Amino acid sequence: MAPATETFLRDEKDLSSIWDAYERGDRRALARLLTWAENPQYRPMLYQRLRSRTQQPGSFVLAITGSPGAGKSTLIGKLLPGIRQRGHTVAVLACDPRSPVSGGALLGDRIRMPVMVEDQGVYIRSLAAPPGRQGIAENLDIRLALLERFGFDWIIVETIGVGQADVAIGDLVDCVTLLIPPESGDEIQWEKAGLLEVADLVVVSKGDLPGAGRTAAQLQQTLNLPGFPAKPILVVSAAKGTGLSDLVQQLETSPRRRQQEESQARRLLLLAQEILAQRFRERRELVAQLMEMARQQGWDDWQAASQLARGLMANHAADSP
Ligand SMILES: Nc1nc2c(ncn2[C@@H]2O[C@H](COP(=O)(O)OP(=O)(O)OP(=O)(O)O)[C@@H](O)[C@H]2O)c(=O)[nH]1
Ligand SMILES: [Mg+2]
Repeated sequence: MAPATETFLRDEKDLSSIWDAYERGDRRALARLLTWAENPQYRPMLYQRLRSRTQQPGSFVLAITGSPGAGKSTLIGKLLPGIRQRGHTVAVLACDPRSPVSGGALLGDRIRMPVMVEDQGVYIRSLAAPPGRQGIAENLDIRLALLERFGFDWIIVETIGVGQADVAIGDLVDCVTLLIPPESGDEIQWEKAGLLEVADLVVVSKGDLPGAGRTAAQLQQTLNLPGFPAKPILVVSAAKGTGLSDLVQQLETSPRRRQQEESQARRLLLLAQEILAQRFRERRELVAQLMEMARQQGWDDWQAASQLARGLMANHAADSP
């Protein structure tokens, strides 16, 4: 990751020269833009320059999600050669959950995805997920857009499958693949149910371990319940290399979520929520005024929240071009 001093732009001219380098395919410029995307002040400028994103040929954006240690990084590392053999370039974003379970994924991911450092068709970047947004790294949307415009054919996001935020990832990508390692328990845990719903494809990872077949059968049963749309279940072993080409093939033919209008609208809703949350953090005095007004007027919580939303949006509108 770039040193902290690099996260500050001097001025618009600075951005212009980096942007030109990025447009020429300079990876260092790409890295700097990905870092700048962390700063809410720069995001409107970046979005502005990315305006023509929909006219691009477009990447296939894949989320690989699953609980800590499910085997995500290992699997991605094993998928990369197959994707490259098919002639595609690929970028990987690993959202580091700083998991105490795995001891922090940054170093681990480097080790498990050591592939082809010299290969210009592969780009790997680890991102810190800020506290509060559990698995999904904030600003993922803009980062995906930057990678897409850079021209990668595939973009893979590794993200730990927890919480609401990760369910929202479905609106930012084309396909969500959920990894479930063989379980010793009798039932698929309930916390996974939400992710099962959002997943387009379910992979029983570590297929070489005992119990993989049983877990696949249980999943089959769960996914056959009314209310769950049918979805493919694959058993894959990254360690043994089995099931990998089936998986790539399945992914290549998977329907692209981002092409659906509904998904595009929900993606914008995520951005709108981010704008509101950012205003909330930045305009404490406005929030305090609205809280005071709510007390004086005796508003119920719904009314107070509506006024808060209205106030923050009006404040946003007043500042926007
Ligand atoms: N037996 C077996 N072990 C595997 C396989 N794939 C991964 N593992 C092991 O499972 C552990 C976790 O693998 P990772 O790839 O780091 O899992 P992860 O989901 O990326 O973990 P986090 O990023 O920490 O959430 C490691 O010890 C791997 O060696 C597999 O196919 N078979
Ligand atoms: Mg990992």
